[in-house]
Amino acid sequence: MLTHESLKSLPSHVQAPPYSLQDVTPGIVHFGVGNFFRAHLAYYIERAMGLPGEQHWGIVGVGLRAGDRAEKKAKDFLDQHGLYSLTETAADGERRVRVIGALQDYLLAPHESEKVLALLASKDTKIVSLTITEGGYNIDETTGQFRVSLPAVKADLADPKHPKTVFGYIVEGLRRRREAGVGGLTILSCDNLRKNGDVSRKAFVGYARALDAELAGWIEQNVTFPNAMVDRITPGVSADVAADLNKKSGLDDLQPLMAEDFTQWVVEDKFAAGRPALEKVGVQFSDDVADYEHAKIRMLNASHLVLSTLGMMQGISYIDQVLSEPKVLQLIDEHLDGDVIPTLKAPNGLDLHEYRETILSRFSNPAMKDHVSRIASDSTSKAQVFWTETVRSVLEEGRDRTRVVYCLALLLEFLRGQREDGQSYEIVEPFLSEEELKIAASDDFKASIALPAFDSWRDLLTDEIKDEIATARRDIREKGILPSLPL
Ligand code: CS2
Repeated sequence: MLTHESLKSLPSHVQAPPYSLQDVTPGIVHFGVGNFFRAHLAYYIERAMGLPGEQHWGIVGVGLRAGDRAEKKAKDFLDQHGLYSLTETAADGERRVRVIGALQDYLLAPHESEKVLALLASKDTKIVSLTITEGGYNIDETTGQFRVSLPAVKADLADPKHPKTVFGYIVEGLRRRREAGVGGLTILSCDNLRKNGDVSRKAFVGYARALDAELAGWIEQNVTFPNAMVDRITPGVSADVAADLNKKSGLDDLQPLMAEDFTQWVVEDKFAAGRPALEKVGVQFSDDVADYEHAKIRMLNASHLVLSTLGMMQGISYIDQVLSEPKVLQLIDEHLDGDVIPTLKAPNGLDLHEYRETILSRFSNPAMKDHVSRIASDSTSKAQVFWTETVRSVLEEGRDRTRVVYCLALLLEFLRGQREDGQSYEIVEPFLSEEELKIAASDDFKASIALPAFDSWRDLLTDEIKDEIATARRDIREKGILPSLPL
């Protein structure tokens, strides 16, 4: 087990926290302590805390759900004093291991609700960061508004002092700050959304407005929501991968983690209550974040989603294996070149064709063993976030729509949960209701197009396009994945 004690005898190739753990005090509360957070935000904070005078940015993680898995994770973190190892792995197999100490504490909100609220209200908390997934912001894609009708949100609105949702917690924390005259803070989204800061503002101010218009006004004045582009491929860690990571690192870590060696974070410099010196550890501050976000989401995440659904339906486990099929590579190349890049504005100084090459070589990193099921989960929320502008531009501008039609057909076929060899796989769609899941799994094309996944472009689907999607679906099913690729 990793503990403060074990830091004294780390193998020589393992980097220890570059500061004294005793000096660290909490400055950040993070909701959604998943692997991506641990490999990205926590990694940057860790390095920033190695700078003189920056040790007041320790992170307290919050989990909103109890249950066996969450309890196990919480216990592991607490047993290890929040320590965990991150192995960064390059495509040529070169590894670099560090033990990260930035996660100071981990609270399971259902058991320690008051502690979470007190922390959110504390003057020492300057940033509340989020990785709550693309669908987690509860925004209605057709109206662009926060959905107050969601049962969990309704319950929090009815009993705001005993919240259960992330909106309820943070807004109650902000209410206490306002009451105590503590001042605002920064809500920092680290999710893959276009304009993730603006979306967060909509969500938290939308919730607050349904509760108390004055509080909503105070939040608008005192809380900032920087937009940010976040990027680092961070695979899931199975028991086998964990054992292998420990074997190679020589550590005995209960929660080891792996990520690619590439990492990027481009953020708007809008922090209401100060921030760590992130610019000194490789974070780019820019006013041009939206262009970076669009390029990343519409190129990397969008093609990742296509690859993952193709892999799931072919029974292929890892992204690099799916992409190693030349026809699949050709489809992704043609999709990026023909459909995405021409309808995208490049961020200052970024050559989108070079960017495409970097993305494809990152996807091909065999050391990642990035399972397709990680990326295909919550496909319906992701498709709306990652595909919308591309689908809309291609259809609105009357461009060749063959590949876009194919992607929409592929998504619907994927949702049936059947591999091309007839075996079934699990569909993980946390934001679909039972009824919607049934529709997704069915063959009923008319009904399936009514799924929320299609909200963002349904108005553009003429009868002709709907027929084309139906034909593409039939082709995928009858001919199989590779023969039906639109090349
Ligand atoms: C993936 C992302 O889950 C997904 O949809 O595309 O997690 C991807 O690995 C990261 O955004 C890379 O930065």
